[in-house]
Amino acid sequence: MSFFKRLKDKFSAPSEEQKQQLEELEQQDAEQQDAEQQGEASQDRETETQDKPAKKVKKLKEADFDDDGLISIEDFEEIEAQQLGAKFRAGLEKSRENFQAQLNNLLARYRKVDEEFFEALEEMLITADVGFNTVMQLVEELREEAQRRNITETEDLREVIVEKIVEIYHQDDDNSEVMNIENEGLNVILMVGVNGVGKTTTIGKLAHRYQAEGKKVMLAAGDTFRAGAIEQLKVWGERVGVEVLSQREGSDPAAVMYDAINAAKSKDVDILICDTAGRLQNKSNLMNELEKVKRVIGRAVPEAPHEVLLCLDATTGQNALSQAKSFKEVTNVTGIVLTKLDGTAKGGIVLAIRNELHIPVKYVGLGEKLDDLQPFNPESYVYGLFADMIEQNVEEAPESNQSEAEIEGNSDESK
Ligand SMILES: Nc1nc2c(ncn2[C@@H]2O[C@H](COP(=O)(O)OP(=O)(O)O)[C@@H](O)[C@H]2O)c(=O)[nH]1
Ligand SMILES: [Mg+2]
Repeated sequence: MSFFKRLKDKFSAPSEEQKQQLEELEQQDAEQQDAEQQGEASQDRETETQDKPAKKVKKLKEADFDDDGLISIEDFEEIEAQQLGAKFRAGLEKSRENFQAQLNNLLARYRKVDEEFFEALEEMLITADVGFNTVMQLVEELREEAQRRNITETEDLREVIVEKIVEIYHQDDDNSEVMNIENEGLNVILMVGVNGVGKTTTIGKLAHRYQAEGKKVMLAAGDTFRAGAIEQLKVWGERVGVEVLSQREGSDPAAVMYDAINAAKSKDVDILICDTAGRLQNKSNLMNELEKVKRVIGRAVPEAPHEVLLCLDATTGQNALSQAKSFKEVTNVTGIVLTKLDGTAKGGIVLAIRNELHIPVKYVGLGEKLDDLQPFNPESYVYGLFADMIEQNVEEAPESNQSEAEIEGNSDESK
């Protein structure tokens, strides 16, 4: 199967039939839950609501095993992938318009595969923030591939280019996109990054995600420096429905963490997410502060922090890269959250970060809504970057099988 067809089959919007199946199942599930709730009315309300999402996923699986449900696990996973595809497609709209137009232009302008074409391709990718070294590597591999397969028309490289982007992301892969979260005991996530990159917003979205997975989440307001930062985190806490531990503005962040960890331990919290102040202007101050915070956390929970996530703003391009380098010097960053990908037409920054920093991108921010934080995955990313081109090319190819006339409408509805 061609690469484009595989991506299309995986991420393209669900058919009407599939959507109807899912709706029916959800309704069944809700009815069952209602019945159950009436039966156990005396149970503690608070824990009940927190457990719900986890139960729901389990029930979907049970329904399948009982053979009385309408949907199989495979179908469910398929629909999940399609929803993910729709998310990336929507979030990367600006980048996609840019990338597709540029690539189409290039392929129209240079019809023959030659050095001139490769140079123009290099230029285009560098302009899209892919990063110099990454571009050099990518285009070198394309040259070799073209030679090996004797490709002379640039049009025949269209699919190869997109495929290479995924490959270049996957190399030296060790599945590092996965979060280091244990099922037992307290997990601590430390969020770092300069002001305005989206730390607090990301904490709110992350809390929402984990809560939906059935985890008990607590937040620690460790940005005691910036005016209004504590209040902002509290607002997120209320929106999501999780407790926020805070002290007064100006207090020692390490003391906030210390209290928060004790509270989290005594309340059987699964995941404590800690906000911090991002004063990169004063590097030694920041370093001392982060060191102290980490020491306090590590003393209270030996393996903590389980993750130190660095937030970077995708719209700041190469500047984000240099921020990452600075933070790498002051603390051990375990993963990147690349925010505001929806706000840039230069979505190539993901590749630069991956390839030049060797820190995995764990999440991407695709908008300002609660569910706009998505785990990063190179395939859904390139689907988002080239979706229309992929759909179009697969439709034109003779092996296409099913009719997808409703694609346009579906991608909007499945939010
Ligand atoms: N469009 C978009 N805006 C975002 C995203 N993440 C954060 N923001 C916005 O970025 C601004 C700064 O976010 P904030 O969380 O306060 O940054 P902090 O200073 O690092 O804590 C806010 O207006 C957020 O709504 C994203 O993924 N997409
Ligand atoms: Mg903040």
